[in-house]
Amino acid sequence: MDGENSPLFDTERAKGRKLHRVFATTVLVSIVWIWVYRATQQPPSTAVSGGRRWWWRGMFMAELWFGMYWVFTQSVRWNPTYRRTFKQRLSQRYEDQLPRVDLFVCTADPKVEPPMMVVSTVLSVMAYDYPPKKLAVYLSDDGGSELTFYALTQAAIFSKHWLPYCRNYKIEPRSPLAYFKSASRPSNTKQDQDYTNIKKLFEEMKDRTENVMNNGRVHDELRLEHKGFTEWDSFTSSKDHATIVQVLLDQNEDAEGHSLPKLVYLAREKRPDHFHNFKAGAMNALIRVSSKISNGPIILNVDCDMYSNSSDTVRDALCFFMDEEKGHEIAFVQYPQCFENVTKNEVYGGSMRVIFEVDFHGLDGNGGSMYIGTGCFHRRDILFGKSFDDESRIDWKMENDHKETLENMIEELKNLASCTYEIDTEWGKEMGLKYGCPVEDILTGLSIHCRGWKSVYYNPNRKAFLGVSTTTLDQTLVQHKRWSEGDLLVLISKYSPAWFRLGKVNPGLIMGYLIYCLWAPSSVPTLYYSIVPSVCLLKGVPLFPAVTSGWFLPFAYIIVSITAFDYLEFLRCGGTTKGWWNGRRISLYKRTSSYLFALLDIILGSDLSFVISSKVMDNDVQARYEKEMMEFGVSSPLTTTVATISMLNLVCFVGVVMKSTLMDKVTRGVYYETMAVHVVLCGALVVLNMPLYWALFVRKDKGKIPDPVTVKSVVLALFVSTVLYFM
Ligand SMILES: *[C@@H]1O[C@H](CO)[C@@H](O)[C@H](O)[C@H]1NC(C)=O
Ligand SMILES: CC(=O)N[C@H]1CO[C@H](CO)[C@@H](O)[C@@H]1O
Repeated sequence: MDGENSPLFDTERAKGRKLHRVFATTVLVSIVWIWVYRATQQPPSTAVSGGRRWWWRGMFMAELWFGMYWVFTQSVRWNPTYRRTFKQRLSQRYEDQLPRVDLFVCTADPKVEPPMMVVSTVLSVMAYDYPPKKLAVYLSDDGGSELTFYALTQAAIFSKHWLPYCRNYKIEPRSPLAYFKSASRPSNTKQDQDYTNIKKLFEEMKDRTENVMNNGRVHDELRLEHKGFTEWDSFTSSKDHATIVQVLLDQNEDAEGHSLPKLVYLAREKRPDHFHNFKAGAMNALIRVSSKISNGPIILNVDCDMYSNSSDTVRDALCFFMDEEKGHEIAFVQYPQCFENVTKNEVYGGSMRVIFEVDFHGLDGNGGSMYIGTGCFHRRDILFGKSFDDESRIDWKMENDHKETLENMIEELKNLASCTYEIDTEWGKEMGLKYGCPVEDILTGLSIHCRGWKSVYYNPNRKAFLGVSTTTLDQTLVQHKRWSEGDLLVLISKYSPAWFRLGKVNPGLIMGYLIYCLWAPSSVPTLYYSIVPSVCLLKGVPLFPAVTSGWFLPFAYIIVSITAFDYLEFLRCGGTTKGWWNGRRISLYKRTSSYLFALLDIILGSDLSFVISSKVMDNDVQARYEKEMMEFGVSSPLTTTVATISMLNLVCFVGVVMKSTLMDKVTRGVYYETMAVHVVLCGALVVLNMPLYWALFVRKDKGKIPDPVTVKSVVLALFVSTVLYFM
């Protein structure tokens, strides 16, 4: 098996696909059955008159939508694949010819992304198990902050001790922040001594950096330590400054005389009259600058909060690119985005378990994972806009013939990262990452798929990258608003999966993209389904068949089977029962607020708003997060919408319970028999919303729903339900 030609990676299809297909067929039959019911049955007599007919049609539309959407979600469950790599073979065949790899870390603001976290991520990727001469690490600082630069100079010094320590003791993870948080003292005495020393160095670096952070500036005597600080002499603000490029490590050696990777700091030029295109702009500047310095044919990009949790990652990725048979088709290798600070029952659905354990494996089976902007290895030439029909194989031995010293290149490098460089070029359009979309990553990945390339999703057991997830409801909703808005923009972009290259890209992959692109519009049917049936329950207008009717069957089957499937799938992905329940809640909130506002933003043409989610929390918030209490805290339109809808359901539910106590036994029996599905729906919503009612009326801490939101939502809910009731 280990011959010359044995592959460097292996692809397995999931087991039990046939069984799943049978199940999916039964669900599909029920969905069609429901459509037939809506299309052929008259609305019940009490509901016939006037505008009420529309309620029935609305239900039909919503069910058409849900049914179609469900079909799309099956595309990723049809053909999931799992990948395995053979690093041993890679090393046997190519150890001396391994390609150079450029590692990009992006940060944007030292306030929300603390420099200590940033440089720990930088150190973790510097310490990959890979020939250091062939690694170059770039930090793009869109905040242009001297604080971040200071931290990086300190990290450069620390790396001279840290890399030997990692190498000698093969420690994991190699982010010092994560390592010292989790590691127990080594038992071996030699290592113990080294551990003590390195820990001391780390603590000193941390103290120096935190001092500088607390002062808010780098003091004059510290500025003398590195000539790079003179760059800040002409610095006005983070939005108005010249390019800063500093090569911190070039051909340096560590404390034991081994080579160190290159380390480069870049803050591209920013001017108020030039739009900077957020992270896509930063990435494109990095691509150009790095092409002059190291020009590695493989590029990794990670967000500054995602440290490497496995030093094998580069070699794993190369197993895909360098595979003799299939490697030349692969444009990028995406790793899942995993989070270390998600609590056990993930109140905000933070782990996105099902997406990364199910959806992405399914996308991979259909031609390739999406590119999600972090934890992804790209082939450089493909980012430059190459199509698969062009010469797709690359020569891994190709060497960089830049013999100029970096010092002489600084002016040229600065020009590459200037505001005006991209004017009248294809950058942001056909070259590099695409501009004009809040999810530039998805759009870029899609355009690569449209050019005929495949991609790979690699999800090893020991996670390759660990990041920080959102920790309040508002952050979560805002983040999803941005994603869903961006995804919808992708749908209406030139590269839309709905029309571009139709017939050329695998239809399964197109459906996979649609799952995400249709997030925003799914808000409308969800909203409809979570309001109208509840109000009709109160009115006694049945929109669903009675329990005694044959039409009741498909509804019952769908409710039971989809819920059970969803639950079991979640458990299979490693979740808990409570985590699943929390996930249902947060998904309802996202759909009825984030997605809705994203949709409105696009229809009304409001601006792309880009909010970096904060990575720092105050202690109170942190404590509540660890207790898994939902954090409402801020009043925003998003929270108000969520609270209003849940109040409306409470009003309807309580209303109907009161109404039914006034009925005699027989009437009550008939009422519940005809309204059974309504009761289940509304009841489920009420139970799901329990923590929210608690936050509205009972909680006293700062994370409760703020009073103005409580008042607004109660008034709104009463108003809306009254209006609908008398319609
Ligand atoms: C991260 O790496 C450590 C050390 O190798 C490992 O024990 C841990 O399971 C990894 N974390 C995840 C989430 O895979
Ligand atoms: C950076 C951060 O917020 N980390 C926190 C993640 O959550 C755990 C608890 O689950 C905290 O201990 C970390 O401090």
